Order: sequence, then C-alpha cells, then structure tokens
Amino acid sequence: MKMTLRWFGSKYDSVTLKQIRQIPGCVGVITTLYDTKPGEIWSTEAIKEMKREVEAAGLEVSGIESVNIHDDIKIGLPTRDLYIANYIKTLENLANEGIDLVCYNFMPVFDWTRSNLAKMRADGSTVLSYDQELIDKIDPTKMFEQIDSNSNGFIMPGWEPERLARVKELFELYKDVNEEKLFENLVYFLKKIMPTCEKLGMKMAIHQDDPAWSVYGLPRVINNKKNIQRMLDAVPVMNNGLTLCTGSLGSNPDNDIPDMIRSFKGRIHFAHLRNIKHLAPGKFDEAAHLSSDGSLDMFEIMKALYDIGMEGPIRPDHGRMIWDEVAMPGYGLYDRALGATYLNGLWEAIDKSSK
Ligand code: DNO
Repeated sequence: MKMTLRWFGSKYDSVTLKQIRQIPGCVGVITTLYDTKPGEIWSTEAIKEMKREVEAAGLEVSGIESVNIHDDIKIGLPTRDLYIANYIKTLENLANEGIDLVCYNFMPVFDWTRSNLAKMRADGSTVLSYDQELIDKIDPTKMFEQIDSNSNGFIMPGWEPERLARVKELFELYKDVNEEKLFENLVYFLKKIMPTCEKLGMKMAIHQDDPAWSVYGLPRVINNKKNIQRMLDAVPVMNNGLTLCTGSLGSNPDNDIPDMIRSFKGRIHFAHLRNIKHLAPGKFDEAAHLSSDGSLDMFEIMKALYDIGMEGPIRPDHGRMIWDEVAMPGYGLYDRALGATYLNGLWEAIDKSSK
C-alpha cells in the first residue's frame, strides 16, 4: 500500500503540502480540481499545474478524488451521452499526465450525509455524527444551509454551492429513478467508459454510499456486498473497481468489511480507512482511527488489505477535530496524521509478523 492524504488544494485547504510531506511514510496526495463542475472537461493546463504544485513539495498526485458524475448521467437523461463524452476526455487528459486512478461516487443529489459536523465527545474533541431520527426531521432542501453554517467556513466536498441551486429541481428529476434504474444507469456509464479506461490503464474506483442506506427516499446501490459484487460482475474488467471506504460500509454493522475486502481482491484500487462508533441502529459517531475507540476492528481490516496484496493508495479518512485546530470538519491535519501513523504501524507489524 501507499500512504496518502486527501488535499483540497491551496485555495481551499488549511493543511499545507509541507505539513503533509512531514507525515511519516506519506508519499502523495489525493486531490482534485475543485473549481471544475460535474460534466466539464478538465484542461491539460490545469492538470499540469496541479501536478507541478504537488511535485514541487516532494509529493506525488496518487489519484483524483473525485471526478464527479453529472446528475444527468445518474438520472439517465438524453444529455448523458454528451457528459459521458466529456468525462472520457477528462480521463484521457489525466492519463496523459500520468494519473491512473479516479475515485467517484454514484449517489443521487447528495454525496455523504451527516446530522452534526461537530459533535462534542468526552475527550473534548469534535466529530461528525449521524442520527437517522434527526435526519428525518430535516427538510432535505435545507440540508445545505445546515452544512454551511457548521463547516467552519470551508466548502465541504459534496456540498458545493452549485448543488444548492439545483436541489429542488434534482429531487423532481430523480422522482422516477428507483434502485434498479440507478443501477442500470451506472452500468450504462461504466460500459461506455471502460474501453477507454482499459486502453489508458485508468483505474476507476467507486466510493460506497455514505451512510450505506437510502437517505431522503433517494435510491442508493453501492452499499453492501451483494450490490457491489453485482456492479463488479456487470462490467467485469479490472479497471472497474472500488474505493473501499470502511466508514461508509461500516455505518451498517451487517457489512463484514474484512470479508468484503477478501472477496473483492484485485478490484480494490484505493481505500479510505476510518473508524466509527455505532450507538444504535441508524445512529453513529465518527471516531479516532484506533480500533478500541470505535466499533471497527482496524487490525482485521489492515490484515485483509495486506492479505490481498493491496498495492494502491490508502488514506486515513475523517479524523476528530483535536488540539484546537480549525479546519474543514473531518479533514484537519492532526487527527488524520495520527491516523496515518497508526495505520502505518499496523501495516509494519502485520508485514513483519507475516515473514
Ligand atoms: C467524504 C468523502 C466523499 C467522497 C466521495 C467520492 O468525506 O469520502 O465526499 O470523496 O463520495 O466521490
């Protein structure tokens, strides 16, 4: 595996490349062009500039998170073919600059959802948390205001202002899209892009739905072993793979993550590693990465990744906000750096004890 950190670019992130470079074992960043909108073609100049900046700091661009999918593709509107053609052009431009990994998701309207971005814990840190009862009381078209007023002034990934403008209209457009239709639209998209991905050596890594169930009545299809396997089997090429996200899958205690990792061997191109604490059905807090701080066994998860010969990037996912840091919720430097160090320690111990 390759240890990386997510970085939102110097315009949007409070964490610097210099700081990331000083995390032991961290070789690269997972980043994106935050000023592009879904459906736009990424220019070669902008990709080159992003790479130049990261490489000047002694790091590599280990992958893109995300090249977002235009909603017309997810809904299956006639305009989807135009947006798919643009997506393919972006993949070609990325591959020409040596980038071979793209993370994306196929969730309608919203990316991840939480009911609180700064829940206070007993240790005085704050974390993102989810409570289905609270979510059920929020008008989904007001979710953006909720996220906005809680995000320390940062634009949260997945909650960009341009989505706000369309949210009511999107709910209307998704009205006839059930899970089967969404799945078909995903397969349609994958079948169109895979010939190019195979030619370019581009690994597409779909992120799981977060949380791993339907929210606000919108369909979700990448949330458990059966559904993920179905997606992998529908387009059975190595380039059609996964971003294995333990926090998203782990929101549902029925998901056996080490078992899923072993089953999806060869198709996991990237992993997001974090721990969460289950409080009740449909209710969880994010936690420190350490196994004993949450409900997931991070040793078993790392062991499974080790056993399948994981070579791709991994990154510590959301951390707590600690030591008075003011950063984008989930994406401060300190707790993610602690997470990286812990995960590196687990990996070294597993590696040495396996020889
Ligand atoms: C949240 C992230 C997601 C993820 C996308 C991938 O913190 O894990 O926003 O980046 O779902 O497309």
